[in-house]
Amino acid sequence: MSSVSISTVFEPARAERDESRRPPGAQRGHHLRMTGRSSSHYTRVARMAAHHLEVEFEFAVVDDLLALTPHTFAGHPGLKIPVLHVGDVAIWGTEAICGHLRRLSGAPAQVLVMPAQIDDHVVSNAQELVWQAMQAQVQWRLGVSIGKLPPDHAYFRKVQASIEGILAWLDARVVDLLERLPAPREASVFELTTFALVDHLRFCPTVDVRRYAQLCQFADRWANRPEARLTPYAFDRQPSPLST
Ligand SMILES: N[C@@H](CCC(=O)N[C@@H](CS)C(=O)NCC(=O)O)C(=O)O
Repeated sequence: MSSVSISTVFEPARAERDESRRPPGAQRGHHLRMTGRSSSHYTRVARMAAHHLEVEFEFAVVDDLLALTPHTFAGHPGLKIPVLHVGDVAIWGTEAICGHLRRLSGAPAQVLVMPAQIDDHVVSNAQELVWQAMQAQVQWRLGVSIGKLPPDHAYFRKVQASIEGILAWLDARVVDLLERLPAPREASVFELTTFALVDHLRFCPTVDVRRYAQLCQFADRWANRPEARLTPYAFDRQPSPLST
């Protein structure tokens, strides 16, 4: 039995297409399917990237995050989302998916700056911390919210301390970090992931993100962008305790 619902919400490219951004025919002939959940911050990064890059895709929802078969996760052997299918080819990992989408879109590098383009160790450190906090949020959600393990266990106290430490570090530097990113640019994976992390902490409050004023201001600004407005966090179908 498949737990991937091909409810196939078709997510068209943004209406205000700027044809100068990509060569005519980019993406032509490729059928794209993104498998994930609307409540998943990694999935949101990939969906925002696709919308920003004006790449059309079909969105397939995974129903059971605790399933133990790759089949449930669109063939991902590590049982993770998101997965991007380009025809029969599967791409795993949010960063790789963003890079693949950018190549498919034909957009130049400054439309979506990838971590590999960053030549600044402070920004690279910041990106590493954002990925780490996103994974810590998954650990907490799977362990405490879903697995009902005790939040005061030493393991989860460390997970929480790690998220708080990262948020404090980022909060003290986010203004500087944005200036250090390559310019001009339209967007970057660093900004997409930082926004998705902060907004996810509002949606599923593992820690009180309101304590981090600079990060909240950054997230408030990003929340107005079309790719953010098109991908709000939500629990797909019936609210499920299995959502992260
Ligand atoms: N390194 C992966 C991590 C993806 C990830 O952890 N996704 C979460 C959903 S937000 C997930 O699949 N959780 C289920 C699990 O960890 O078992 C990526 O970059 O895509």
